[in-house]
Amino acid sequence: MAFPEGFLWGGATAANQCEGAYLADGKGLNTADVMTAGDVNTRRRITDGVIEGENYPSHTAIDHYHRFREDIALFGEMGFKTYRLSINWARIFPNGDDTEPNEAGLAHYDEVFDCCREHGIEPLVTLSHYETPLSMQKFGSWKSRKAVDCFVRYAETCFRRYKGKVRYWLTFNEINCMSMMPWTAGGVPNDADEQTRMTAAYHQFLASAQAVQLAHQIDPENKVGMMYGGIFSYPNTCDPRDVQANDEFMRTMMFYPDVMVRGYYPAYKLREFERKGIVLPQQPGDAELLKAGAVDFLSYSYYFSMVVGQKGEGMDVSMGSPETGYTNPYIPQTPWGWSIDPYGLRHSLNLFWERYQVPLMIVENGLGTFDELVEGPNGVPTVHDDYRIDYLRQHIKAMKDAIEIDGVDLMGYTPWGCIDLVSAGTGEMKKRYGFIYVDVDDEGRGTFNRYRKDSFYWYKKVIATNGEDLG
Ligand code: BGP
Repeated sequence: MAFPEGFLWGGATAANQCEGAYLADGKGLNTADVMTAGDVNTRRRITDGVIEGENYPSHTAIDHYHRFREDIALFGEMGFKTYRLSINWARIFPNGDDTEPNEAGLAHYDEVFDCCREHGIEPLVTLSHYETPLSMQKFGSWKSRKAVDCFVRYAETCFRRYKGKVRYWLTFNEINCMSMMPWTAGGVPNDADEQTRMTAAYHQFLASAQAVQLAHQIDPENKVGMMYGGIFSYPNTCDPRDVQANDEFMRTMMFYPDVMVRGYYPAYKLREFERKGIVLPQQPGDAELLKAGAVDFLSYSYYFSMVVGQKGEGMDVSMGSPETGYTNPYIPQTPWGWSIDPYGLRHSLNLFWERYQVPLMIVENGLGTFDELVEGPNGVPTVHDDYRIDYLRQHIKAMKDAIEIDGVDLMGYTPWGCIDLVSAGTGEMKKRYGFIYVDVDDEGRGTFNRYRKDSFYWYKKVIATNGEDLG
């Protein structure tokens, strides 16, 4: 059997993309709550506060906040071993820097985690998934070291409150997004210069390291991972100039896991900072902290692979898909321009395993595309999503090869948007990933009813056979 006993099959969501109820029970605004809807041709805008008449998808999303029992029951029906979800920071500390947490927010997640356990599901919790309390703008959010204290207080509150209920934690979702989409990654303006981004990333590293230490102190059972946003690229050709350009590009991303897994900045990054005159706001004790706060495992998202070469255009993700000036002619793309490359998943697993030798977990993967709701057996609506099954089958096969043939240590797999939710990149609902269809459109209209897609039954079988039957 390729997949080890106890392999964590499941699915993943993020609070700002599924909960809705954006002001319920004392929640404060967060950075996602001021992002308008866009589409594949229209960038999401960040407004100055909430403006009436604008469409903010996070405000209602799929109303998971009120329907989590139904949703988690469906996950249980599929046989999930784990459910990756995020705590909405602004539900716990509405302003980020409050001295006391919001009890109603804490109580909500008690119910969510209890519900998971009732269904035999182990929660895997992201502390900050693409949202930061908006009120932290008053001190510059992650540009300021104050954000470290705010996050650490929040993390400690969660570790203490949910001790015994949650054992698997991730600190920041796709932390390397600070280099590409700093607003999304941490409430830093998207036009911030590199010094500012690197300062903010440094603060997040410190915050994560403190959180790792606290998690271990509070409950030695806790395992804390980092979460890397799956950017992996091939050189455009074997021309050494293309290879060098690709190496340089990958280093702009790989230093994030380098710091979080090894506990120190790699030499290539320090040299680059020197050349560019970038100075990290280091204080005595920071280096020791980073070292002592190295993560227990490395998790990441994997959707696509990219191509980079000597044109050196860098990467633009502002339209919700990565643009490097190159495309890979050997592989297909989704309607949103995301390449489909199952081998790239095996390649990335080997890259990380060889580099770090820590357990790995794929915490996002999947096909975001259009679905058509049709009448199914007994008149119950369904979606015939064989294209999604095909995508997932190929990617699970790639993980299987990485385990069986290459000997990679893989802990689990939580495909993205296990229930349809709002797209982070475009703010659309019609870019769907789920095993469960949610009847809501891009304007937030619909019945909010949930329907099982064909992939629901397929994934249930995959889990039941521990990945043996992918047919
Ligand atoms: C990752 C994010 C998720 C998720 C996913 C799919 O980068 O961590 O939050 O949304 O990408 O992207 P999108 O929603 O743009 O299709």
